[in-house]
Amino acid sequence: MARRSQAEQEVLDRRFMAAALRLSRKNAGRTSTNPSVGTLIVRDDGTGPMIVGTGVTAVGGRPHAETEALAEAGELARGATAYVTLEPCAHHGRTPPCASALVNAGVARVVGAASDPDPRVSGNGYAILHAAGVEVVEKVLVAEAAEQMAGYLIRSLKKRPEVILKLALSSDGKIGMEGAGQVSITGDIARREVYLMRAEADGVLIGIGTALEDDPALTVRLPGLENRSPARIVLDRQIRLPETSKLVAGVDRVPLYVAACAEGDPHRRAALERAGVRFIGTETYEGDIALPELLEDLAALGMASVLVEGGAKVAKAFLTEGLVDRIVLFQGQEPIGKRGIASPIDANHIPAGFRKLRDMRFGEDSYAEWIRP
Ligand code: AOF
Ligand code: ZN
Repeated sequence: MARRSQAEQEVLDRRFMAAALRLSRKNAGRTSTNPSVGTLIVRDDGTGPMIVGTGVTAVGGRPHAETEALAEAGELARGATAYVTLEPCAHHGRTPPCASALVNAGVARVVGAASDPDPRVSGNGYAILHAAGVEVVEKVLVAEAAEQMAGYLIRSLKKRPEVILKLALSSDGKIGMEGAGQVSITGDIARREVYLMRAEADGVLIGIGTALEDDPALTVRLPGLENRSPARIVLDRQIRLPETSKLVAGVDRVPLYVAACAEGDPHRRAALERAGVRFIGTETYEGDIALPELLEDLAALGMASVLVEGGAKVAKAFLTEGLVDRIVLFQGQEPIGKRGIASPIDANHIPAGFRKLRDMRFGEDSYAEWIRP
């Protein structure tokens, strides 16, 4: 292998880890309850580094990324470096642990990003590698990996999904207009970005106010990604959702959960259940749905990330309870005016503890994203 200074090697390691992280996004949202992990097998025979194997956690969560990358590399894995976005697993599932598979394939060096909080792994994966004499470098681009795998990490550690609050604001900071139905705030390009966000989430959640006002379908409408719509969840204390809504109409293709309180009308509930709607029994406090318990239930259903799409009251409730992990704001060019519904937050009033991750533009619209460590 070519001799490199430590600084050169670190630059190279970061570059390949960045590539492994990009690769891992391929199956994001389709591996639940497993995270979508990326693996690159890279060898250097003196002429420069060469990728000889690539793998992403398969749709459904198995096989793991390492299995696929090692299969592609074959004998070329011997003496190579493996870049893994998550600590390789140490437990026996349907296949032997990935850490052992890396050892058996003769991998000489493993570069990892995030550690795996799964109690069956949690340090054991790296320990297997160390014990076999494999060189291990941990925490390369760990912040980027944690951001990308936030859903998996939060669900593992907090037993609830990652909550992503998404709001679309007009130029004067409004998110809609009372009684006006769905108001167009952002353009087509931003709308497509929202579809992509839905495709990568396990659930998309709204309040009954928005469901009645907008009659949204909350699906992914992008060519090739039509079957990537996540489960829809409506907070509907009193069970007011009509059977004629677009949400109910799509129930055969995409699950719809209604979170209602015990005192909701049993006849309405029975009618919706007949239509295929699933109910999540929720606790209440002071008449409102208890959000922490609801999130626990969603995590138990396997959801690692939930996109909260409105309206103002729901957004405020999640923010007030400190249950938001990520904030995404789109802002359009046109004002809505005095009759508009004010957004609970705007780019200049982000709650303490969040740090800005990125600023972008989608067509005419601006976009900004913040996360909480
Ligand atoms: C890896 N590579 O690509 C992924 C890992 O049910 P199982 O057997 O698939 O195990 C699930 C656990 O595997 C999950 O909680 C996490 O610890 C790990 N995910 N590990 O080595 C991968 N996706
Ligand atoms: Zn594994």
